[in-house]
Amino acid sequence: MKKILITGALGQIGSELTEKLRSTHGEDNIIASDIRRPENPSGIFEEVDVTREKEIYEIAKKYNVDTIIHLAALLSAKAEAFPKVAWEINMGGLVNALEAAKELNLKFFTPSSIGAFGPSTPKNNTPQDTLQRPTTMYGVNKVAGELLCDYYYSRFRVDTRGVRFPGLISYVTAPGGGTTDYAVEVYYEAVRNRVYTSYIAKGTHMDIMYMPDALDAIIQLMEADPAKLKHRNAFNITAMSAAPEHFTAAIRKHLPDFKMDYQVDPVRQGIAESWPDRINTDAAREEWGFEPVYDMDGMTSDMLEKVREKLKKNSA
Ligand code: NAD
Ligand code: AKB
Repeated sequence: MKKILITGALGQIGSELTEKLRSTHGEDNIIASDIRRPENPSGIFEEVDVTREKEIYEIAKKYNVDTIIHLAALLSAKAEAFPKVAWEINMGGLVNALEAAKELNLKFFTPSSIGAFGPSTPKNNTPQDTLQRPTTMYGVNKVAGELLCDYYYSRFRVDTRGVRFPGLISYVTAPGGGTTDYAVEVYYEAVRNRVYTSYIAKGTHMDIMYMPDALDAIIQLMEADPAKLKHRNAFNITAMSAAPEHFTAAIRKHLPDFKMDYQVDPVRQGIAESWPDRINTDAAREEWGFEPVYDMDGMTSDMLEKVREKLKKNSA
């Protein structure tokens, strides 16, 4: 992985991954792209709409990249609001990205999600290989995407790799319309107002992970010895399983007067309830050494500090 094209590079993951890879691989070796243009692009940026058949291919060819990291997508809550658009972006974009990788013989990474599981999947210690009958458009896209990546590997030998991310917590770029977004919003509201109204009900567990661990996981998997990979495209990974009250307890260690109240959104609550409580990560640990660093307390200390600095800077 020397020269990399990233799609959806302005999103929650892409904005941080682009900067991290630029610092390790060099500014000119990371080509950031998105459907919208940033206000002040730093480094190489190209406007690419992944649903347009040849755009990814043309930019990948122009810069002679050896890897595509495909992040452009619509997340679970937005996909539920706009299911047909979600199909076009999540599936149409993916097949265009895979075709570019096939034609140009590129390595390929794209994330799946805990959303690829459904209500009939075992909820606790969810195995790597298990029943996947999701009930959301996002989930349908993610299962189909996992299979499509497997197909491009087995049929065309495209070196496809991927993980099932849990909800990611970060402070650089706001999440783009997922079910787990509450777990980011809570830190901003804790710092601003000492109170957060959660749209997810108390007691609802979902897997989560702090962004630095997610970025390390992408790089580690892309650099893993292919001979050791029994799976390829949908490794279960997570750092912890958490419900809203776990954030309250962790935040109160720093802000004792913080309060969480609840106004449950039936759509996002329904999505959350259809997902596992806690997935099993043995395959990722065994096949490429996945090992997250941050737990709830470590993540919460860092998030509160970084959110405080960010809000101070924005108001200066
Ligand atoms: P995001 O919503 O923050 O960013 C997605 C980006 O894609 C946005 O910048 C958007 O402008 C861009 N985009 C949308 N339509 C496009 C199009 N037609 N062409 C080009 N770009 C387009 O998403 P994210 O959180 O960074 O997620 C990236 C990937 O990781 C997605 O596949 C998502 O399903 C997966 N994932 C994310 C999480 C998470 O918690 N963030 C968890 C599991 C899986
Ligand atoms: C979402 O909530 O949609 C994402 C995800 C877990 O895929 N954060």
